[in-house]
Amino acid sequence: MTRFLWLLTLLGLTIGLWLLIDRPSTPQLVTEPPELLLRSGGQGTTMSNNQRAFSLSNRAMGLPERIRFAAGDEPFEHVFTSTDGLGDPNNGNSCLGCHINNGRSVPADGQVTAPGVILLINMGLDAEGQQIPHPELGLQLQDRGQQAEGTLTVNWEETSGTFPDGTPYSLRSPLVVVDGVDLGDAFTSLRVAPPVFGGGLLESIPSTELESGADPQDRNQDGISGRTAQTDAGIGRFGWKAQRPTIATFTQGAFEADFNLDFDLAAEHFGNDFLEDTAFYTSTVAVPALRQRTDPEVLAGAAWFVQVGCASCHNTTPWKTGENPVQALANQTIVPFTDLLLHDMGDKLADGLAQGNATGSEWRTPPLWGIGLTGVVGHEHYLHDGRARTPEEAILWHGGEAQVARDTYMSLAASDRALVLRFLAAL
Ligand code: HEC
Ligand code: HEC
Ligand SMILES: [Ca+2]
Ligand SMILES: [Ca+2]
Repeated sequence: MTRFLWLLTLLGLTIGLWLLIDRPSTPQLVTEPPELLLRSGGQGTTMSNNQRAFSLSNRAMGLPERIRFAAGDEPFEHVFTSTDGLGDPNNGNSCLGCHINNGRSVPADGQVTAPGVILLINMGLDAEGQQIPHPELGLQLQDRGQQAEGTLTVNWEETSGTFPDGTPYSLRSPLVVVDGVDLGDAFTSLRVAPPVFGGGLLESIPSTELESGADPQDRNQDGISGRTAQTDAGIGRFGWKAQRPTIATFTQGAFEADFNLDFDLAAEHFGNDFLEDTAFYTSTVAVPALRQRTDPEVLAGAAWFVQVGCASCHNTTPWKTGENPVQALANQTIVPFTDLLLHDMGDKLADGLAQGNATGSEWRTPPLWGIGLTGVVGHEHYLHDGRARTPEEAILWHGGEAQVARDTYMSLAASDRALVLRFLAAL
């Protein structure tokens, strides 16, 4: 009997020990932090960390360039009316009205009243890979003005889940309703405005550098198969699907599509160079510097960021910009935390709308520089349609090529997940 009790005790101890050792194992940090440059936006980086952090001129520019910057800032901030060229229908009457403090736009909740989101539309691609416009609506729903093409309503659906350690989370995804027009078989994509700074630097990364980072066939077999976006005028870098090659073409496109602008009327008001000046402005807004980059928690978070696989797309290695007529943009060492490549992000983020060679489930890796100031500058809404209310929600939406990184992040101990978020907050 005693022997039996002894055996029982031994068994109990063994099981106890086994349970102790074999608790669901969380990954351990084994990676060194990457070097974190203070001036991630090159010499012209700004130390501003307040509401104006995305609104200052590249600090390395001289006086003539700052004057031109100020000239371009004017149309960017101006509230257009029909007298200075605003068309009808449109999506808004001011660049700044969507790009709040040069940051993001507020996604709609319910019926759209304030400008902020844009609904892109197409009927698929033709044989040459060009988008086929909707017969009545073109490539974008202009939902504002007397002649609005339709009304846009965005409802949000909540879903919940738990981390492997049992921590609950909740995510929301948009349900878009367009009234007053028949969309037929059209593909649609809801987009919020991304921040407007640092663009001229991204534009100055040599195309060959971007090509050499691409791995469309995933030859190194790390599960990441980023590819360059192709446009008629070179590699695409801007927009959520990298659908445009330059900030200037995006700026022109915004005047055309968002304002439906009469360029002659606008030129009468602002002078003939207003388009070039605005493009100069949108290209030369300074990038904010990193904060607390020597804080041990930030460094540990950066190391986790690399170890988890985030840096496979959101590169932590510096780029060197090439030539640029604006000296402050040329030959700069920058860390935008993006490869500027298209990645398949899985079904949940897919919009089904192809643009250029980007498929309905591909998105450009967005730069993460300045992301920690998002709330300081305006409001927190992340991802292409603003569905994520926190950076962590953005991570949880990652799928496709980023599924492994997302799952690994989720398997971290809660305190280590907090370090990753701490790092993002310092960018
Ligand atoms: C109605 C809201 C709205 C208005 C008004 C607006 N934008 Fe945008 N902007 C957006 C959205 C949405 C995107 C992303 C579009 C996409 O990816 O398809 C964007 C993207 C951009 C980008 C590309 C940024 C990047 O890094 O990818 C630039 C530059 C830009 N806008 C400049 C302007 C300028 C200049 C004006 C004024 C002429 C303007 N925008 C007016 C909503 C707006
Ligand atoms: C396979 C490439 C890839 C990997 C790996 C990856 N991301 Fe992303 N990330 C993207 C793309 C593409 C988007 C934009 C998706 C969208 O808007 O639908 C994005 C968006 C984000 C955003 C929101 C950015 C914004 O401007 O709204 C954050 C924050 C982010 N990623 C952080 C991370 C973190 C942290 C990790 C590691 C856990 C990670 N990402 C791993 C490609 C990647
Ligand atoms: Ca239209
Ligand atoms: Ca690869």
